Amino acid sequence: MNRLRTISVIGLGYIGLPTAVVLASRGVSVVGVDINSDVVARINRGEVHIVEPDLDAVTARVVQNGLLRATTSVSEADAFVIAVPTPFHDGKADMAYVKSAAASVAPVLKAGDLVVLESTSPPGTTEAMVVQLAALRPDLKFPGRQDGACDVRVAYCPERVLPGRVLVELVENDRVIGGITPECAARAEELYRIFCTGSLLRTDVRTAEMCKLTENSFRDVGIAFANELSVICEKLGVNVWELIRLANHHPRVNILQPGPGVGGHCIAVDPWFIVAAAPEQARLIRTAREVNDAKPAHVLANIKAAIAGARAAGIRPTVGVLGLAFKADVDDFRESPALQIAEAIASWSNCEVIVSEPHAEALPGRLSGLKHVRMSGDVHELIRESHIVVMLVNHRHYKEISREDLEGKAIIDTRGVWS
Ligand code: SAJ
Repeated sequence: MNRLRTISVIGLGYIGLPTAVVLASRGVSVVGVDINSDVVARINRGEVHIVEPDLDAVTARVVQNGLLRATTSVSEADAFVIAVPTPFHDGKADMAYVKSAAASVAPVLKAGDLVVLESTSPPGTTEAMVVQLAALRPDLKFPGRQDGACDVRVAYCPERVLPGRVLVELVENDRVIGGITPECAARAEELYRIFCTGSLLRTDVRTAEMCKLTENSFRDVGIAFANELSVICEKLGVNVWELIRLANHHPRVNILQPGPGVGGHCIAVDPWFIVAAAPEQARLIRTAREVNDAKPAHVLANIKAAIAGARAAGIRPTVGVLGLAFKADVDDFRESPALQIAEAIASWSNCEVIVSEPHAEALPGRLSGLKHVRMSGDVHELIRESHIVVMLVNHRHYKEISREDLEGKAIIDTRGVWS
């Protein structure tokens, strides 16, 4: 029988809210905790503050039937799932939110409880959290003691869901569950069994922490290979898209796709956690980050050359920019190379800029309010009026643009849509 009758989810963001909602949809009583009172009020009205397919409908339902309630303060529960941000700046992971979440849980802990950390974290974080909790609650026994006694179980279980498919992947993906002790992993498995249909894979905490970082670093290294290849091919006059398509016919080759750079809050960030933890050893991982981070500058150099070409022909060109999001068909602009490129073009005074982004109502970031930059909701008008067309994000929306529409234009296609 499952002992987890009430589960508290600390942090109601991109991961915490869907997790709370899915748990509640399985009949568990869930209390969601967030420091942002606007977010809490919204959820209690049955509304959501993030865009994710179906999340709004399921949230409305579980709030209405009383299974999910949001609050700003932590109260007693049988299990606590911590899903707070771990930003990375100045070469270091900022663990302040994890520490303050643990501090807020400590006073309400009781024997038999389970604490699971889900936030992307450097190796050693969960063990440090146990030390913090033990110092705050000397009356309770925490795992890892020599005598094996334990009142509160602690585990690390990273999320691996893809934005845009969160509700599906939360349920269907396999999960890695790292316990401070094997008993801790077994208790955490009970929690994930409530809603996961994928395999639940038990391991120790450090391996689980590294696993999340490794998955995203692996993808980053793969994309860096494709991005480097695209720059090499440009120099050699080879069509990189054709090359990759052909090479991928080899049964053991699977090259990813080049792009304008790597964005989002995961792949562009997580490898740095490994570099920070082992700077001398993480040479390939660091270089991959540098290769991907250098790609927007390479794209900008190509745009600059196209503008110079137009100006040499006596034209003050209009540059049409397609897409600002960090990848196709999402409304997320975090660490977006497309936004970075658009902002750079907009800061030049030698061209006019028209921007299209189907997932934004107004120009985001530093683009808003600039004199020679405007937004267009009509991609055909954008193409018609542009001398130079820059494809940055292969949104579904742009499939309607044909090769013929682009006749006579200079094209900078960073996604290989028309190549
Ligand atoms: N990209 C390319 N070429 C490719 C694939 C991606 O340039 O062939 C770019 C995208 O345009 C985007 C960036 O990489 O800018 C990242 O996109 P993504 O779709 O690869 O990944 P995310 O950031 O949306 O989600 C990743 C996923 N991790 C892996 O696939 C290993 C997801 O499963 C994780 O849960 C998520 O990070 C996370 O939260 O860590």
